[in-house]
Amino acid sequence: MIKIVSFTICPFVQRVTALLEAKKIPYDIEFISLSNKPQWFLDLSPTGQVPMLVTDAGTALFESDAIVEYIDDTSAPLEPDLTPEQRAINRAWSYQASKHYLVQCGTMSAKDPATFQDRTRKLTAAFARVEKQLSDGPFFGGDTLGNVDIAWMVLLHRAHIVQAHSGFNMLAGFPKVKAWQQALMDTGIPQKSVAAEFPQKFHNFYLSDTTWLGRGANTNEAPCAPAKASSGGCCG
Ligand SMILES: N[C@@H](CCC(=O)N[C@@H](CS)C(=O)NCC(=O)O)C(=O)O
Repeated sequence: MIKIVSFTICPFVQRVTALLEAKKIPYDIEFISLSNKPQWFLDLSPTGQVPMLVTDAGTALFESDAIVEYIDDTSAPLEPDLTPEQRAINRAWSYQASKHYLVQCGTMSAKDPATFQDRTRKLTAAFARVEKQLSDGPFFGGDTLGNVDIAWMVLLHRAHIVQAHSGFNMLAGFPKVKAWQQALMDTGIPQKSVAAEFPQKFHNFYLSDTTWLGRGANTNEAPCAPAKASSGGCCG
């Protein structure tokens, strides 16, 4: 069976596990500490980053884009009969999601409203772009769940958790994206693509009282001064 090497709250890992769940491909998963990476992982990984997929033959694959392509190369497509042009366009829209994973992490890590507003601009622009592109749904391409849905599911699942905790709606002003988020949550894949400990670990990292979201996203709260130099973290 293939094995995914993971870190519990890593969005790049979740994109891979969500695709495996959507395709009903069985996999083992091993969680590692990123602050104390095991030697066997460092020996296998050229970058030292998760996700890593270890094939049945023992080959270690890295970089989530390449892993997603490998999974697609070795299994039936979620959306059959797409033209090469459509597949290329879909890859581009998937990239529009994954290049914002770290942006969302940085936004959620913001410690004060001013930093939050500053960091959230890029993410909002991404949601505005995809709002214009969405079909009548329920999924990106219509009735069938596809790879673009999987890539955006990661951002939209996290936005869902943030709103449930703080009331802050990252998708305000984007009704199509909001409906898409609900359709994706209703598939059950976001929940299945993460570990049982995910809600608690995500909460501890992004929604404790050290972040503005964690304190309830109170817009009257004074900004920290001076503004923090760091751009916020992802996965510790
Ligand atoms: N471009 C990589 C990014 C993966 C990534 O940033 N992983 C983070 C966890 S979310 C990581 O492994 N960080 C540890 C490190 O960089 O040393 C991919 O798409 O797979």
